Formats: sequence, C-alpha cells, structure tokens
Amino acid sequence: MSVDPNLLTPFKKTPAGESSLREISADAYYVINEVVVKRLGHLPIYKGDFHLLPPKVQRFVAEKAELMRPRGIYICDGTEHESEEIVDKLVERGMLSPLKAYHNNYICRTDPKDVARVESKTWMVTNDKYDTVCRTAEGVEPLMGHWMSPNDLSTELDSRFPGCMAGRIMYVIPFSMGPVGGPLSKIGVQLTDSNYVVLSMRIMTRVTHEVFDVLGNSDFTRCIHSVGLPRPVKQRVINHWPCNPDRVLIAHRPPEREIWSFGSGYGGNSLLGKKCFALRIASNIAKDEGWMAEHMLIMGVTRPCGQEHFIAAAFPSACGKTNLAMLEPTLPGWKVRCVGDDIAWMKFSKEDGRLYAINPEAGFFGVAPGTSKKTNPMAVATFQANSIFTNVAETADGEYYWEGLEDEVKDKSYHPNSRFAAPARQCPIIHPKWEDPQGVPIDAIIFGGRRPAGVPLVFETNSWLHGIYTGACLKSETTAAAEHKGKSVMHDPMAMRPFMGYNFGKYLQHWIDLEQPGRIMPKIYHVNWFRKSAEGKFLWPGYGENIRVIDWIIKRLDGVEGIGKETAIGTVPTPESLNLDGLDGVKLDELMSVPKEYWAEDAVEVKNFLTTQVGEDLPAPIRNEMEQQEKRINDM
Ligand code: GTP
Ligand code: SPV
Ligand code: MN
Repeated sequence: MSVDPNLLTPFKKTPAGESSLREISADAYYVINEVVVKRLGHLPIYKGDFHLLPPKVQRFVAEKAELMRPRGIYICDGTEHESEEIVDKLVERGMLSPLKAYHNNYICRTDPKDVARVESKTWMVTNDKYDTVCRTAEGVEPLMGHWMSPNDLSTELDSRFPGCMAGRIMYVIPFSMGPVGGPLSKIGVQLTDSNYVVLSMRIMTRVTHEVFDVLGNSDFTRCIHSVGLPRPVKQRVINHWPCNPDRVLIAHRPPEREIWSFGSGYGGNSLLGKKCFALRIASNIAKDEGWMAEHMLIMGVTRPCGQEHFIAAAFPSACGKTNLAMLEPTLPGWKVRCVGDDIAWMKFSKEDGRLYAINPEAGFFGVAPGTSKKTNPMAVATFQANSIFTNVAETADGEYYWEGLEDEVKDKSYHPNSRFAAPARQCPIIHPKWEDPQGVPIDAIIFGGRRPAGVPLVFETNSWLHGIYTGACLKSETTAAAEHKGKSVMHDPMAMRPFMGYNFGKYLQHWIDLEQPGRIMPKIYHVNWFRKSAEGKFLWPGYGENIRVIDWIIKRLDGVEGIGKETAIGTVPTPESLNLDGLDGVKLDELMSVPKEYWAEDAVEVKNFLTTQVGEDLPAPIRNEMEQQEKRINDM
C-alpha cells in the first residue's frame, strides 16, 4: 500500500493548490496512524490524551490540525475545572468580565461587526444544486436554501483555512445533541480556536468524553470553526473579540455530515451544534431516517385537572419561543414546564404511533431585550448563575441591562440581538422529562409569527395537510436575529427559512409522507400574539396570558363541541369559548377577525410565492390545499 508522502509531514505548509477538502484515506490512515500521532507529538497537546480518542476522531483532528496549523491542541473534557481554567484566562485577557451581582455570570462584548447570524454567507454544498434549492421560476433568486458547488467550496476553503489557527490553540469539543447515547441523540466533534465558543458549547450542548464510549460504529458530525484571524494579527481586534467579518463563510456538506465556519464567533454562526448541526445537517439525516428536525420549542402544559399535554411550536427567530416555552400561566391551577426553547427532534414511535420529541440542546441562547421578571420570570431565574451574556449592557452595580428589563437606565448600550446563554437545568420549571432519551409525546404543533395585520390570535388547521400548507405560508416581521434591515413582513416557511437543510419542496413532501396509517398525527394550529390595532397597539396582552389560547387548543384536542367557528383559513374560537376571566379591554372581534380583503390579497401573494419559489418542487397535495383555500377565501 502506498502512503501519501504529505501525510508523513503533516505540519509542513499545505502545498499551494491543494484542497482543504483533501482527506487522509482510511487505509493510508491506519498504516500511518502511528506516524501521524508521532507528528502530533511535536505539537503540544495542552490537555487530553490523543491516543484515547477513537481512531476516526484522531484522524479528523490530525487532518484538520495539519490544515489549520494551531500552536497546540486542547482536548476538552467538559469538567467544571476546565471551565474555570478557561474563564480565568478570558477574564485576565479582558474578553469576559464577571457580572458581580450574580454567581459565575459573565459579560462579553463582540466586535460590532459580529452580532448576528449572517444568512447571506451561509451555504449548503451539494453536487446537485436542486438537492439544496427548489426549481424557482426563471430569474428568481431562491429564498430558501443557499447553494454552493463542491468546487466553489474547495476554492473558498482553500483561501481561508490553511494556517488559519496559527498561533492559537485548537480546542477539540466532543459533544452530544440530546442525552448521551439516547436513541434520538447524535454526536458531534467541534474544532475551534475560540474559547468563548468552548464555554458556550459547554452550556448549549453536552460536552463529555462519554460520547466516545457510545460512538461505536455510528458516525459523528464534523464541525470545523475558526475565528479566521491567525497570529500575528494584522488588523485591530475590537473588544478583545477576534473575528474576520469580511471573510465570513458558514458552509455545510450534508452527505459528509460536515460543517465549516470561518470568521465569526457569534451564536448560530459559531456554536455549530445549534443551527448548523441540529437543524441544517440534522434535517438531512431526519429526511433519510424518517424523523423531523425543526425550529420548535417543546412545552408540557398541565391543566387544573392534572392532565398534561405536550406541545411543539415553530416561530421564526426572536418571535417568542423562549417566552412561550417558559410561560407563567395567569389562569389559576395551570402549570407549564419547559422541555426546550428552540429546536425539536421528533420521531413517530413504532409502539404507540405517537410523535415523540427531544430537545437536542442543553441550554438556552435567548434574546435578552424584552426579557424581564414581568415577561419571562423563569428565564430570569435561569440566568442568575453560570451564564454568559453577550452584547448586553452593564450597570454600575455589576448587573446586566437591556431594554424592557425594569426601569429605564439611560445611556446604556446593548444590541437588539444581545443574548444570554444559560444552562437549561437551572430553569425552575424545566420538565422532569426534559432529558428523557425517549422524548415526550406531542399532541399539537403550533406555527406563528409577527403578523401586525389580518391574522387572528389563533386558528386550528383542517388536517395534517392543511397544517403543512399553513406552515409553508408562515410569514413574520423581520427581527434583529439576522442581518436584515428594517421591519417588513417576510416569508419564513415552517420558521425554517434560514435553517433549511435541503430542497424545500422535498421537505414539504417529507412532512406529507410522515402521515401513515397507525400514526397519531398531532393537530396543527396557527397563533399570532402580535396583531395590532389601527393605533399601532398590540391587541393581545401576550406572555402569561397566552395560556388562554393554549386552553382553547387543549379543549379542541379534547373534542369539546361548540367552541369553534369555521372560516376560510381554519377554525377560530367562538367569542365565548376563549377564557377571558380577569382580562379587561380585549377587542375580541378585532383580534379574531378574518378580513376578506386581506386574505384575498394574501392568497394571491402566497400563490405567487409558492409558484415562483418552490415551482415544480411544490408537492401536488400542497398545491391542492392552496387552491382549496383560495376558493374558500373567494367564497367568503
Ligand atoms: P430565537 O432564539 O431567535 O429562535 O427566538 P425565540 O423565538 O426564542 O424568541 P424569544 O422568545 O426570545 O422572543 C423574543 C421577543 O419576543 C422579545 O422581544 C419578547 O418581548 C417578544 N415576545 C415574546 N412573547 C411575546 C408575546 O406574547 N407578546 C408580545 N407582544 N411579544 C412577545
Ligand atoms: C435564532 O436566530 O433563531 C437563534 C439564535 O436561535 S442563533 O443561535 O444565533 O441562530
Ligand atoms: Mn432560534
């Protein structure tokens, strides 16, 4: 067997023109394993024992170290001691500073150019373009999915990754999405040169060597992240936050289960277990394996009678998932417990036919502005300790601050997408089953968005298919979670537009195919907490009062009669059926109305959207739902 001579000199400069995608062939690897390990021996291993990693992980680490040429390797073990060590170092350097009013809380400011997800620089890489995007109409730029060819990716990677970790430590983070070893869980290994990412991944995922014990023959998702600023640094580093905003690239190779992220240290761009793995890559795995990876919260709701229901809800970014997941009911006797606030992995059980959901994450990366003891007391309780606050403001007393927190504090600077990262286990109402590897059975799925006009507080869809159609039509006002400027109502199908891992038409078909004999399909609803009056005021108080909507939904699940009024878009509550006890001044008529002019216009717009954006990939049953709904609207 011949051995590539390059493999024997892993830390030699990568020859020009050689692709970053080059992999050491498995055969060659095992022959030269000892050599690679010896070579790595020249590279300081600051922590961990390389020999104890499973061979396929060794190979991944060796290959990428060869490419990125860090000054040393640090294999994370997920212990408290490790976290203290890294925190101390970052505090010393000024990247983190303690928020003295709390226990083990830290604040961090990013470079102002690195504050949100960068959708325009996020790509899916597949041989066939139409595995990623739909066959849109002539000249129409696809809104869902952003395709790059493997060749172009090679070029982009080669101009960024060789030597990109020079002078920095490469951290190896072994992590599990979902309880370690669970039947719905998946394993990843992230390489990064950002210790902020290490600390955040510890909160957001389960970082532990135990994943190596359960890895066995299964595969892991390869996550490669660099802030893209090798040393010596040639540009000014702002706020001790190294990044390379002009060169940002976040690329996914679904068939290879691989993610490349360069230039950003922020949230969804850099914590690769979250959107990149748990949504974009996982939705591909889910399609192949017959399950679902969705941008959904999971909540358990217990009624005064003691009966509990589990609900999953998909809202676009910064539209209230964290709030709903931790809702504090204003109706007496009700109890809500949180299973997850952002992502759900769900699979139908062969035993009882129900849809079971797990939260693949271990923490909350929540929007800070608007979060207060009034709006979300449980989130506030969760982040009193062991949390990291990014781009919030700090008061003179060492407390965090943002708009909508308590009283106005002047002259404080925070970003509208400032966020907290807090361990889920610290949430006072975390569900006792939140780490049940089997998941919790979902009775209802809710879609929703910020719809200032036309869309009623709640409606029930007519069937699984009509529910899918309604989800496909999801729209919302843009928020600060991504780089969009200004407020406009945008399509965000299934709340997955920025996170679609493959052709949206095929994704809809996958949802359709999930309905099978013997399965108990959850009912699908649509909610809108954000409808406004002519004066621009919210018509619904929202937050804890949203339990009143959940109450109606659960009554519908129970089959209570006489509480629904059919409309062209679905079933809305009859005026008396929504429990408004103790709530004054709600203009129910305005809140629930389904205005014909609005929906007629919407039907035209939606048809245009689905025809031009999904085109011939639009599954016939969904086209049929669209036509039926348009007919119903015209008959109103
Ligand atoms: P990502 O983490 O970006 O996926 O978002 P999310 O859906 O978890 O968003 P989050 O729950 O953090 O919502 C953030 C914003 O929605 C805050 O500004 C809240 O004040 C606002 N919000 C949440 N629930 C309600 C509600 O019922 N009514 C109104 N008017 N605003 C709400
Ligand atoms: C979102 O934008 O939907 C988030 C935050 O949950 S991020 O992880 O940055 O994508
Ligand atoms: Mn999200």
